Amino acid sequence: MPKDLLFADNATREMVKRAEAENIDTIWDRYDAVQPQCKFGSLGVCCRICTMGPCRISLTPGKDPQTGACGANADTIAARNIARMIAAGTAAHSDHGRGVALTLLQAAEKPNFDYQIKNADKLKAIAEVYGVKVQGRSISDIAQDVAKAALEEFGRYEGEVRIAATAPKTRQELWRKLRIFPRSIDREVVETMHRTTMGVDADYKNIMKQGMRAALADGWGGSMVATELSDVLFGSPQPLRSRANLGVIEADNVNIVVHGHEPLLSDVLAIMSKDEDLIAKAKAKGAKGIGLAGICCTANEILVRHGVPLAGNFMQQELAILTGAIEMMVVDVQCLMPSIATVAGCFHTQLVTTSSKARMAGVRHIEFHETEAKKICTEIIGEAIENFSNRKKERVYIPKDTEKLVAGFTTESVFHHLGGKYRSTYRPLNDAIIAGRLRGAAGVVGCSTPRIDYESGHIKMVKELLKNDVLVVSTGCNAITCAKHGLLKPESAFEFAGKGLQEICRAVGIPPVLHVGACVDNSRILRTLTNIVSEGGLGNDLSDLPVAGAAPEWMSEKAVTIGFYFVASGVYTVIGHPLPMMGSQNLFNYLTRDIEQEVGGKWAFEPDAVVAAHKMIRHIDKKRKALKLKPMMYEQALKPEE
Ligand code: NFS
Ligand code: SF4
Repeated sequence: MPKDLLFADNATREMVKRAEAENIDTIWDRYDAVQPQCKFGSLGVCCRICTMGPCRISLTPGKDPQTGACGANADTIAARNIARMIAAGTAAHSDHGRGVALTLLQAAEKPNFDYQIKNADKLKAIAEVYGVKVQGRSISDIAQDVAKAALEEFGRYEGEVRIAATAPKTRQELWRKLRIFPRSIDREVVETMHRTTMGVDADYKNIMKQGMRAALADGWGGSMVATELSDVLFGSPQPLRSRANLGVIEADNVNIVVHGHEPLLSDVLAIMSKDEDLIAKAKAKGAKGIGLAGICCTANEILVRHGVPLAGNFMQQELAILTGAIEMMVVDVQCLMPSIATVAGCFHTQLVTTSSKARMAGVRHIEFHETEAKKICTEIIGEAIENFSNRKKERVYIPKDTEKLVAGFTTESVFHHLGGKYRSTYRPLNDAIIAGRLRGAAGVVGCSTPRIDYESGHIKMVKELLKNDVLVVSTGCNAITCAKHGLLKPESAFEFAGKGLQEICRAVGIPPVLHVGACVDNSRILRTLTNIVSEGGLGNDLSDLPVAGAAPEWMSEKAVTIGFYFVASGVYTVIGHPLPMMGSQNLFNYLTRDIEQEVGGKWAFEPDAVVAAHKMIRHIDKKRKALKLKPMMYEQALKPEE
């Protein structure tokens, strides 16, 4: 593909050209180099869980082999592979949640700790979920009990994940009836790995049930713990203004880019980068100041709490270094391409790993410990300042592109905004849907991928939804894409939204796409949907709501997990590239059709983002009809037939 035809994003286009000119490979080059990809793997019918294999199922129907050496057929193999992806995704989000809970516990126990409890109201709200006594007790006592209760979610030996009881009652009963109510987070990951090892669960539906239970242990467990306790520890996000794209990097600053997922280190860095002494040191080296920007979900975490600008999303991690203006890239965990070490090696950029869980051979490692957060961050910033003089001015190339954005919405602040100042309630939102001013809502989330024209899936889908009066909520790399393309500005409603959605945005002063945080913050979407159900008038369960979910450019195992917890929560979920299981017709029929009768949600795979948006809109209309809602107020953009 000629690269100048790709990319709606000018900054990315420019930087990919620069990489070519400099003879530095990027994700797009390496993706080309791994073509053609193995069909068996793509279709999910390769099994290598024991050494009688690897076994591959013939892709020609009726032709041998139709089973692996042990007799496992395509259904079993594909289901096992998917379940293992879910377990990995749950593990990633939940380990992040555990880290936050452990830090909260220390913050509660140690008076001079580097982290303090910033949101006591939220702490008390979670205390209620866990049955922790609040009255007459100190914040630190409450926080200790809450942190311990949250930590028990990971390893209790009986009972259920307690925070999942914040789901609507009908949903909980359904999960119990289907035996997919998660029991404890680690247990569901372990049981999924057990069931999918050689010679255990062979029934594809039964395997997928466990997959859903593990996924629910993420969305309504590990991720929810991560979000809720982060709000307690770092403060709840509030709507704020910032900017996005590589142009946020300023040539005269000492520049530090944070990349990864966990807020523990980056939150302290965000605070310390404003430290007068450190700024003075940077100035003494001839810099204007200290510039901090983020990549991936770490970026989202400190954007929504500190307004730190977004340098870019997953696909731009190498491109940030290619600007030649980055003194240091600090990474924690997840979505880190090992290639950043190679790219950093071509510039003066110091790459620093900080988690014992995510190191790179030959890369400088400054291990992060919460007990010494400020000290370590001072060291990191100090090294970045020292590195400023090593920058080669002639190699600096920063694209100009940036966009303004408003981010930082939460279950509570949507509540506040849509409820207006005097009525903190979801009523106006529900009423807007009931009256046909708003068609419904869609969660558009997830990664970006070299498989398609960069960001085209996200942008086309989101714009099509907005045009049809669907309010979009966004997290992860989709949120960064929306930011870069101006969709997080309140005024973008007038350019892109249908008339009804425009009216809502004007009345409330919100953008038509609400950035609700990092990927773990998809739990905010679950909470918001629950609040909409309890507000009344739109059914009794999440599956009654006129809503849909999508990840048009997903690539990570975490996205599979997220998709499954939305489906298991009753949400119709569309992804671009299909799940790697298309080699099993039975599993395909189950996930895209029959599963709906059990859980109310189902999967759809649709690479064309506009068609995918129309599928979501049709689903929303189906739900509106079932709820006997009024017809939509204004003429709609959607054509009746695509
Ligand atoms: Ni989500 Fe966030 Fe981005 Fe995908 Fe990676 S950063 S956790 S996995 S690529 S959206
Ligand atoms: Fe082959 Fe069965 Fe072993 Fe899988 S478990 S590698 S299908 S023999």
